[in-house]
Amino acid sequence: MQLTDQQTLIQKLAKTFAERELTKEVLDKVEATAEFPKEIQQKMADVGFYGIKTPKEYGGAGADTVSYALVMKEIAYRSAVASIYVSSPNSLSGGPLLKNGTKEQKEKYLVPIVKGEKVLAFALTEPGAGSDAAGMSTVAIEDGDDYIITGRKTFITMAPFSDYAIVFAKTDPKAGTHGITAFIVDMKAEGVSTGKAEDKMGVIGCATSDIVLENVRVPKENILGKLNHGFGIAMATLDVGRVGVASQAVGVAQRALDEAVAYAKERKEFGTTISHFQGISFTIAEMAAKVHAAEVLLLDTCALMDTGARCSDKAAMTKLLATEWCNWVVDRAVQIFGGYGYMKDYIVERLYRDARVFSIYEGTSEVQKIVIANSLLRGK
Ligand code: COS
Repeated sequence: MQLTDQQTLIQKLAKTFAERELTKEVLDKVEATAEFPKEIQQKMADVGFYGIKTPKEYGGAGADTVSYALVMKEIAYRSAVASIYVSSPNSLSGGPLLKNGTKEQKEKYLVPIVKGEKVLAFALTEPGAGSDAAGMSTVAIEDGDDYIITGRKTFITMAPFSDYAIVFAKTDPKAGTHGITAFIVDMKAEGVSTGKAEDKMGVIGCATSDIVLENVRVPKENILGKLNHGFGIAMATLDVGRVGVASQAVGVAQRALDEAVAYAKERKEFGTTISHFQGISFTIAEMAAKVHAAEVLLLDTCALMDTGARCSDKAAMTKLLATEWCNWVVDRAVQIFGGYGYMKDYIVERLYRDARVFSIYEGTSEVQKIVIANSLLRGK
């Protein structure tokens, strides 16, 4: 796909930024401390990465989904965890606000998250309802001008340091997907607490925890979109979220490929560089084909999204293939590095761990297949 001048410029900006800021020294410290530097978060916001698709009137860059994917890819190429900080304000938290928020809600919540002043989490998953998102048990009961929310959300990215969360709760438990509402909850409200930060395999440096809601009083003005329309909001949000994850996957896979190529040309075994062995060169050829195909698919889906068309099936296809291929590519990169690939001194070790969540979060590969099959076979 031919990029526009603006898309090319934004990609270049992201690449230069990532090379300059996301150095080995910084990233090693992130891994060791599980803390991501606040100053880099702020720089990412200041340069415009937190509001790539957000219109200028709300402090964003007013660019498109293709540009968003390119920034995500370039940041993830250096650091998957850094790209999570970029994705959240653009997709899971900023996306639903932009699409469904009132003007007041956008001014109050969207503008500060784009500026990097506030953090908003997206709280859908529960301990007993992951893939079956509509099977949630969190409830919101009407009480005068408020709703009272009780429940527990789990694996919520950024929850421990969020200022607000979009919480999905049942407002009409008998109505299934038509009885779920999205609420903007202040994380400092009485009755809100977070669990301990999870000890994760990868993407270390962006804390994930439970959010516990015990009789939390939320004013009706904090409903996002319409009452009982929350499920559609969650699903539409995830469409964009899923191309964001696919972008991370393309970035990480490209890095693994580049590392493998460089290593294969330099590492000697049996009297020659290992790039001369077909077992290695054919693997690298297949890695390259998958990375290229994933990127083409990603950009095509983003361009389709930019036309305003609903493309849940295409987003699901993109996430399914880009993330599964990424996992295969990083696995092969570790194999090419041999024993060194298993050691933390080599970046492919981190790429391998970081990539593993891509085919799980924002909908597992199996969920993507449900979405694709529903579209093809059930007209959904
Ligand atoms: N955009 C807008 N509306 C959507 C939508 C979308 N992308 N996807 C579904 N909807 C609407 C449907 O149109 C339907 O409305 P109607 O009944 O009025 O037609 C309603 O939502 C229910 O859709 P569906 O019947 O497909 O719901 P299901 O319960 O069958 O959904 C899956 C099943 C598995 C697709 C869904 O629960 C899902 O995506 N689960 C995974 C959740 C996830 O990704 N979690 C990750 C953690 S969050 S970071």
